[in-house]
Amino acid sequence: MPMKTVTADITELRVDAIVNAANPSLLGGGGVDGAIHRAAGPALLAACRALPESAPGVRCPTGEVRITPGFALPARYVIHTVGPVWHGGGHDEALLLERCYRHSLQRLREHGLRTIAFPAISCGVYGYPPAQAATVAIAALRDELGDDLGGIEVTLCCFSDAMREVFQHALDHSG
Ligand code: AR6
Repeated sequence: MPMKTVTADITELRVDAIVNAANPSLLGGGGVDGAIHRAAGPALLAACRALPESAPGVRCPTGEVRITPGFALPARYVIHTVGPVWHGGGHDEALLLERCYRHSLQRLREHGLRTIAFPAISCGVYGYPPAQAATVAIAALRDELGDDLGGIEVTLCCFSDAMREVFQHALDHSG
């Protein structure tokens, strides 16, 4: 099984890439985004600021990804993605969340990397119901991994045991 859940601080994981649940500016924020910027150091903010804007204040539209080095993190790279804000489920939230997971794995492969850790994208400030987010996340990852022979290992990094139980339950009841 190339997927597992853990309860951990994602900034402490020694993997090829950690995923950041960012906002479109990529200039930092609260939650996991704030923790990643604090742990990576100011070079991460400078690298994000250097990424081109596709619209004023937008360096990464919802559902897309951008990659930077990890700087002072144990992880080699940070894949920044922007999850959807939950507006009740009728505003393409599931489709956009699915894209975050798929595009992150695609970017991992493009860079020849193998190990990746995801936080519970959109499950904090952005208000996505965790059980629904977990189902979307795992279906997207399973489908994108397919019969992966590249040895990709996915860690679903939850910040509480309660969140981990939600993701583990979804993992146990998928596929
Ligand atoms: N390690 C792992 N998970 C964490 C950590 C950590 N160090 N810290 C928090 N979490 P959130 P979102 C969990 O709000 O909902 C930011 O301000 C947290 O408990 O970080 O996608 C951005 O700039 C929750 O389960 O991300 C955006 O503006 C999960 O990470 C906005 O928040 C995601 O919570 C993005 O909101």
